[in-house]
Amino acid sequence: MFHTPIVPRARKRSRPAEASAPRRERVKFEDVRLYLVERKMGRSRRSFLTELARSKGFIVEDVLSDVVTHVVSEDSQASSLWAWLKGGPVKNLPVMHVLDIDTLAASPEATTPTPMSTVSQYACQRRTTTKNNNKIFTDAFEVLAESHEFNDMEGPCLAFRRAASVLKSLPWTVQNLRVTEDLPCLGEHSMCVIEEILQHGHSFEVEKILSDERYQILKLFTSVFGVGPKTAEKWYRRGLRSFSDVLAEPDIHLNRMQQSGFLHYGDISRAVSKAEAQALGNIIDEAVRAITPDAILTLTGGFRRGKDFGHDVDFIVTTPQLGKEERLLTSVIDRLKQQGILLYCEYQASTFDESKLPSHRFEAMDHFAKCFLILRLEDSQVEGGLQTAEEDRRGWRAVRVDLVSPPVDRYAFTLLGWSGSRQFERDLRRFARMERRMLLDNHALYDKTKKEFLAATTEKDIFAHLGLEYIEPWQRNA
Ligand code: DCT
Ligand code: MG
Repeated sequence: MFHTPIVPRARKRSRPAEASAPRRERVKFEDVRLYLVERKMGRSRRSFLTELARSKGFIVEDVLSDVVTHVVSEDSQASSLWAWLKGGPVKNLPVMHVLDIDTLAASPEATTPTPMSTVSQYACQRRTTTKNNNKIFTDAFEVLAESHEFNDMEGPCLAFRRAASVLKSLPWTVQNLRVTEDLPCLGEHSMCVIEEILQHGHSFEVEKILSDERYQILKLFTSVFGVGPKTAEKWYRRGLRSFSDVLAEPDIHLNRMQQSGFLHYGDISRAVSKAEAQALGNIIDEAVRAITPDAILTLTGGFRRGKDFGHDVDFIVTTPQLGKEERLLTSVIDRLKQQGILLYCEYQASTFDESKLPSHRFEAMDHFAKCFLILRLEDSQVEGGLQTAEEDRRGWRAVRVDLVSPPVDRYAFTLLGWSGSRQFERDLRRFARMERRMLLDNHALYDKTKKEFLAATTEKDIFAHLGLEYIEPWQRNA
């Protein structure tokens, strides 16, 4: 339902002269043409909503034709609506968005291209949910970014990641090149890719990369836990083309992480579900609490942003008493080992030194104690069961888990830094540096002008110091 029914009474009776469009000066959204489906909505409600939409500056078409860009319906099932539309009088249905009435009603502006100048070049000034309306474009950009990463071309790689991130934030789907002209971070190359996809449904350049052997092999190698682009490239240059090539090569020394990566490959390359993340949360919670009853445990990373699936599960653990966190992680690790569920553990002790802040290079990775784990998760521990293949009857799976343990006075910075997304983090730091002359990382926020650290106990404090509107975790999927 529209939240602000502000239609003046006099205008409620429809005037024939304005049947299909509001007066010229009232049109706010030139590119959008709505059609309201009477089925289920009813005639009087349809005419009320039509008037309301027009009063808000939308063009509403009386008949369904190929000028329509958005179909609004009471029917929340897009698939059944499509079926109904296909059975209707328009034989060649135009490219349209099917909108549930509540979507339009909850936020009329959200259905339409927002004024372009309002899209910031910084991800931390955009709200990006997990709903990606431009997946067809962002998937292509991510392939291009990755391919440049494999060629060690950091600049273009970052440019494509930024372009993808801008498109992810849009509450509408890009349907023509014109609407992208005023968007930030879309260079000539990105525009060409968008144009290709709009014209042909896919990008030839991206198809070519996807069918390229080197890209395929590097993608395969980097999918192993502990194998980055550098190692993958080294193996490729040695002529290795498959996992069995790598494993059979006598001169290749796999480190412990890579050995576990191969050992548990099938499990840890499969996405972790929310229910599995929840089950792991219970296991870690139990372990942490057995050691320090008042410990603080927080789910972070992609699952905190509301993602349904992730490649791992990230947690922050600390204690309300400063310094007491120091031995927490090693005790948790010991306990998991005793329980027989620790399949792999790399522990990094804290190298955090307050007196050395701010470090010259405010790195992405922090100096807090942390561990990268692979845990054994039993089917019985997961509500609704494990995500396993049909033929898999083991009754357990291996899952990647990361734990980080900052001192409690650094909790807010760590939470903000580990919640992601990576692009959101990059842009927070870039924004701080470029727009505020401040240095932000997972440890602290430093004001270079005032030459002082800015304290924070919550994420909101940090956003406030930066003069940024608060962005909820589920809006940080940049
Ligand atoms: N992070 C970062 N820079 C990096 C790596 C990580 O800022 N180079 C932050 C952002 C996300 C968080 O740490 C956890 O990292 P991942 O688990 O890799 O990301 P994720 O968003 O949780 O993704 P996934 O759902 O796939 O685990
Ligand atoms: Mg994660």
